[in-house]
Amino acid sequence: MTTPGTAKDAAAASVATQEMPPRGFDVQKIREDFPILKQTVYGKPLVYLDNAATAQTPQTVIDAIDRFYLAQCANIHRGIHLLSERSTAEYEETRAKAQRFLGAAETREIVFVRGTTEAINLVANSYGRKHVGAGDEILITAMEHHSNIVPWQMLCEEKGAVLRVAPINDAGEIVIEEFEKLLNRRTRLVSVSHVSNALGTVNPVERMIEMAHGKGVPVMIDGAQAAPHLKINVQKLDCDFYAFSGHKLYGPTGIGILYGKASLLEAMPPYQGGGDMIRTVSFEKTTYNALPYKFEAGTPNIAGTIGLGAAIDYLNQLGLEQAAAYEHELLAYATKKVSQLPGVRIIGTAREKASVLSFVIDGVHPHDAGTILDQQGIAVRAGHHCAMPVMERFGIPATTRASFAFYNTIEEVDALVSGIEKVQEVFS
Ligand code: 7TS
Repeated sequence: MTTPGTAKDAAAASVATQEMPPRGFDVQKIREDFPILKQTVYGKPLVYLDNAATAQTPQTVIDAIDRFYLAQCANIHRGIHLLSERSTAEYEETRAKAQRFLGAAETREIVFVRGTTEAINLVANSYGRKHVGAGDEILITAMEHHSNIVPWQMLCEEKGAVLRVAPINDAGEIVIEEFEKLLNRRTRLVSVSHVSNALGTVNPVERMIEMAHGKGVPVMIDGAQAAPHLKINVQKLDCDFYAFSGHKLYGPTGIGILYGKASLLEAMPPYQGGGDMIRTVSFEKTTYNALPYKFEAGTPNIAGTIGLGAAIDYLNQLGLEQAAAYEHELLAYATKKVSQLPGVRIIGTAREKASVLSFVIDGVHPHDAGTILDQQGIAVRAGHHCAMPVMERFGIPATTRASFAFYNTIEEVDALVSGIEKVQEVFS
């Protein structure tokens, strides 16, 4: 285990030396695609560094949603009229786009949900209730978002099962040997975040999946913070479930994806009952629809789904890997600059990180820091980031968190650094 002091040194040491954006990545041109970024707040240019909470949407996504309501609004899978046919086609096209985006084998492995939270609740309620019994165990990690803790706690409470938690070190990395030790014949499922929202840690999920599978345990990956920043291939990872949210992927709110291996989804009972998820209904017996419709009861978020399709198109055009390389430069630059500020401590200094810079300022509550930054036009998140156990692990009530996207700039990082200095001035 590292001590907090050496963790800070590690952060500074892990900073890349190159500070310029990768060649060919024209961030000013990219910013033109995001109209919201042009505004001023409190008379200052908006510096949006709260992308881990919700990322901004490009004009093409806004246009796709607009087009739906202007010219095509109709329900899916049931109409025989033209608008419904068009809606259905675009809705299903998004499923195919999501399949390719995640590298899934089949479109029926892609289930539309409200977001990551609903995806995890679906697996807990359907797979979990079927397979977890008294004395069984679910294994998570100490860096999970509440939405990857509470559904499992609820399941454990109902079934008399036990929630096990793999520890993290002072850098915010999983202690992999402890994780492996916690896998045993009672473990029914592992559920871990690919990237931590509070610390930015990128977990070695491929290795964790291999370890779990070695013990015959299926693995769910919470990809809410990973899908916008890393190239995902669920077949290569060999994960059993993978979830992400549209609104963190530059798409609309209220839509997300649950990927599940077809063999597992096939054997799972429905999550919610209603229209579209059935094949036949009588008062004596109902038979269920095929995958993935079995899990899509009721009229879904059609406009949001179509918007998500446009967001995936946008990322494909931009090149997610190129964007990720640029974000990496931004994070490295920000890490270097912020760790040089006296009285500022970075929380989360893992060797592998994505997008997130959480920190605490001596003598300043993170909420106060967030408020003073806001007055300077800098939007960050302050609080426990829906990861209260992470705060407890580090013995702090909260952090201030800057989280980056490919449309952020080096100048915006400089604005953040000056903003923190201003916070310190106010409290000195
Ligand atoms: N898992 C992780 C790792 C997350 O970061 C979040 C949201 C969720 C699950 C839940 O996603 P939702 O779209 O269903 O709400 N994280 C954050 C955050 O860091 N700040 O606001 C929301």
